[in-house]
Amino acid sequence: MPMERTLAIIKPDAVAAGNAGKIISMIEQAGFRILAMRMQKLTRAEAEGFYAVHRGKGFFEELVAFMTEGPVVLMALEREDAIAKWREVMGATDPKKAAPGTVRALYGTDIGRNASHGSDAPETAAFEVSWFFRGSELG
Ligand code: FUP
Repeated sequence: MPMERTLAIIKPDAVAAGNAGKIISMIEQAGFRILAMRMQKLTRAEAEGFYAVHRGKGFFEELVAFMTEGPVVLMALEREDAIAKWREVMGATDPKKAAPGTVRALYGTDIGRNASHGSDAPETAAFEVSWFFRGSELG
């Protein structure tokens, strides 16, 4: 398996509930190297651009409102098979369908407020990491 990078976001619900540390711990336990990490409140433009692929969908406005309601933790992660592995640690998009013990099962509420984000393919991972981090920040 080649080394791979992915973007992880601890979403505003999980940060506000005080679960960021536990999620970062799960990431470290799962063998990821945290290349870069930053906590910030996303601007509307940052959230809209990040989720541009979902523009026009029924849930887009709600998604942008949620992602800008409070600070998030942004992380660039690296390990073998990082994209699939982080999605496995997160669990299914809908916390009600997420496997027990996953981030979304433990800390998510519903499909909109689901505690975390992870890139879904190499192309989106490259876009998403570069949306939030400069190359010089990635070591
Ligand atoms: P994921 O790749 O698991 O983050 O899921 P998607 O890219 O399909 O969706 C991105 C985000 O849009 C989800 F995390 C939550 C939100 N969403 C909804 O609110 N309703 C939906 O029906 C689908 C997605």
